[in-house]
Amino acid sequence: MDAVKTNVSIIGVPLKYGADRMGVEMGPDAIRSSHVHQRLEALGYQTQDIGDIPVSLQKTDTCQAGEKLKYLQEISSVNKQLCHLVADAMGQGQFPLVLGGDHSIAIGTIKGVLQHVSRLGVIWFDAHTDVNTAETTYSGNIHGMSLAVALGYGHPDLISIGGIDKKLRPENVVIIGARSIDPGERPFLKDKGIRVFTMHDIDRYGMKQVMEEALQIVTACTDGVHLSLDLDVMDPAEAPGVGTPVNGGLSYRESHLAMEMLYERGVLVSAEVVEVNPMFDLQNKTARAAVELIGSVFGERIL
Ligand code: B3U
Ligand code: MN
Ligand code: MN
Repeated sequence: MDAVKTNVSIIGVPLKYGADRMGVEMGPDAIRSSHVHQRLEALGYQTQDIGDIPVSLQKTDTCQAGEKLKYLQEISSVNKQLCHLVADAMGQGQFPLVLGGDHSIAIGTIKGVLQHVSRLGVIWFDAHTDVNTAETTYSGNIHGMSLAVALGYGHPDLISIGGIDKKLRPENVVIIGARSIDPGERPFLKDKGIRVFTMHDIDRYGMKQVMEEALQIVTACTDGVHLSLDLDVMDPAEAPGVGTPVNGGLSYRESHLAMEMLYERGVLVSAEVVEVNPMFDLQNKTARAAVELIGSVFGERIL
């Protein structure tokens, strides 16, 4: 399957409400300023930047301490728009490359892709597993719930985006790089049978073997694969510009090997790069790493 298409549609989503932390809304522009466009064009892709989805600056709903789904209204409205834009791009034969913003935007991206590829595999790189629900979350931050929503678990306003029947199957999903899993997420992952390759697995078996197994799982019964890349999967020494850094993450080389192996397999239909937060970044290091990883995802090679 030749899944990586020659036309790439870049969609910016400057959303911060899912993380309830300032700075991540500047992620799309930081990635653009690090020349994502030029990088893709140099590789022979035609790119079209459709700009940013408007996000209201005024919080339209309240957010009180202890609230279980903070900024639900604004987050669901942005994700609805994103779902349409991603589905439209794919309908025009383009490869959607979504730039976040916080990881709650995976809801809109994945729901949009599911309109075209119902048997979708997802490879989710993250220090966290993002399978909280209102019942398990400590923070109330929806960016910690987006994978659960894409699997069909969560608030009705979120799981209904793009159609309630459009959802991922747990056996087609893998998470790579996890090292911070909440107590309430553990039984969810186990009950649904979601394969998680933790940092322990990467230390023990190496990224090559982990990726071979992961690719086997996400391609076994699917017609295409979505990449969800949360930059906090990388070690904070390599990628300090994220809202919730966790020590002991992927090295720069491990991250690149993973992206290169993903490209080689030729199964990707869509991708999103999230959680780049320029407010915590050092000399644009994280945004630059994001663009370099995007280069590898689209076929850049050392030689
Ligand atoms: N699991 C925690 C922390 C977290 C999830 N995703 C990020 N942080 N970036 C939560 O808030 O749900
Ligand atoms: Mn995440
Ligand atoms: Mn994360």
